[in-house]
Amino acid sequence: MAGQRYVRYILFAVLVSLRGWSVSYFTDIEATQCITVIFFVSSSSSNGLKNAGVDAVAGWKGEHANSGSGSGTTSQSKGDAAKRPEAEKPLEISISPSTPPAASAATSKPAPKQSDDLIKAPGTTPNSQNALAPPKAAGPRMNATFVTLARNGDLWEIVKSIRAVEDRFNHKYNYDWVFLNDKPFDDDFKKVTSALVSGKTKYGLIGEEHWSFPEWIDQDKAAETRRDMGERKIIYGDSISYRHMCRFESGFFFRQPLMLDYEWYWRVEPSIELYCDINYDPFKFMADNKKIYSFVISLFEYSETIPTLWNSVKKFMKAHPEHIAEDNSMAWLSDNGGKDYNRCHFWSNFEVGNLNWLRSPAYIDFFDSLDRDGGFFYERWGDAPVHSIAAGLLLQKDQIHFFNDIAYYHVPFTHCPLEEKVRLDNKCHCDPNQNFDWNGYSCKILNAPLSARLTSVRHQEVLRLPRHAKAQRMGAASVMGEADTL
Ligand SMILES: Nc1nc2c(ncn2[C@@H]2O[C@H](COP(=O)(O)OP(=O)(O)O)[C@@H](O)[C@H]2O)c(=O)[nH]1
Ligand SMILES: [Mg+2]
Repeated sequence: MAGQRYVRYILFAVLVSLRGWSVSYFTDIEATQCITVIFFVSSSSSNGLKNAGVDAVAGWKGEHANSGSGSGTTSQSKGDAAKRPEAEKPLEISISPSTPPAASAATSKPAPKQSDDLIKAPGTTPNSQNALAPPKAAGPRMNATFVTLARNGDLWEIVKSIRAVEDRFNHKYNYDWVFLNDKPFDDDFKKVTSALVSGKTKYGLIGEEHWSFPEWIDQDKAAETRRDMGERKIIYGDSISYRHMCRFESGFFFRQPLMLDYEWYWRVEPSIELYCDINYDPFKFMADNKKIYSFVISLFEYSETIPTLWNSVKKFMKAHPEHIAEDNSMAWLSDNGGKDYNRCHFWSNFEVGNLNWLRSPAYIDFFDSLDRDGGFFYERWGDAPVHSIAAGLLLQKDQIHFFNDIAYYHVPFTHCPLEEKVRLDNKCHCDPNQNFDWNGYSCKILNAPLSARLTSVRHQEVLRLPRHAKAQRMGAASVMGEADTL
């Protein structure tokens, strides 16, 4: 180390004195370049002496060649070059006195002109406009928005979902995104999310009346439920905020002032994944095909969270027969003509739906009736069975759509299209073996094509279930129609 330092001092001293008397042999710039090169060589560790020096020069040269503005500095260039993998390094490593480094260009000399070679380089040839796809999707947009309920602490998980939605769909459509929170969103959340969304972003603070216990709730009874469900280790059983969340998603998100501007919504939760390109507009598809509600995954609800939900539903049906659709999906919700609920529901962390339906008297009467019965707090009713039962009873069967081609993940389940052509055409990156439709816990198992059902290990497991359980599963699924409907 001491020897190296000694050599470095000598070289430096010699060059400084050389610069003093060498006017006739070196220009100022040439001397400065030499000093710079020697400094890099001599200040590098003994292992990398030679390479570091060459890299420094190469990087300096490359940076300069690319930088018409002269804004780079030699020290930045060196750092970049040292990090750059071998294949990306500029090929040229000699120093040309006619191309001063950027730092020196800050003196009186004008920036050099681009050489003819550079202008003729293939990368600079203008693209023919005719050969390019249009930059944005053509056609009309629907009056629609994405909507996300989130906490500030969800930022780094919701950004993953936003990237997925933007990359797979919205970069071509630029729909807005409404974020809702029971606390004010902080600047960081707003800054990062609005940088990622291609449409407008809006941030709403939920009023206390939509995120609190209604006055008819008996607090002692609600607290006792939480204690008991916590003890029984029921998922989110002891949580107050989860209950407010479920009630809000069931009855209030579509009535927030920011949502009143829109007719269609697409719900997005943190940490989801989209596995295929969506090369059409699902909002427009819904409108054109007279659909009102949609899903990608359906499954069985935990019975411990909804012991009396179906009783409440039956009470509502009796009180409001005028709201029950004629061609409804009761056969999908119940295996015994409406006596019991089979617990099938659409997984509501993904939804594309019509807000006017949720704001209609039919849905509002349904929600108010359930809310009065108190099961959001005395049990732990989820917004998924609430939305699903409403869709199943208040809508006609053909107003509910299954988006088979929207490949989706929310922990722990995946929907991945079974048809290879769909996956290849839409650049999907999901494993069809992970498709939840084949799982015995899915309410959609009979929607899978026969070939997939016969070869699916998971389906074989269902087939081996005890007769009664199998009948229940098959009964639940047997009302499902073609692959794109219930
Ligand atoms: N603002 C707010 N959002 C919440 C709260 N709890 C849950 N959420 C949001 O509600 C949605 C559902 O919550 P999540 O934790 O994903 O529940 P899970 O999918 O059922 O496990 C997500 O979009 C969460 O970000 C809360 O206390 N406040
Ligand atoms: Mg979630």
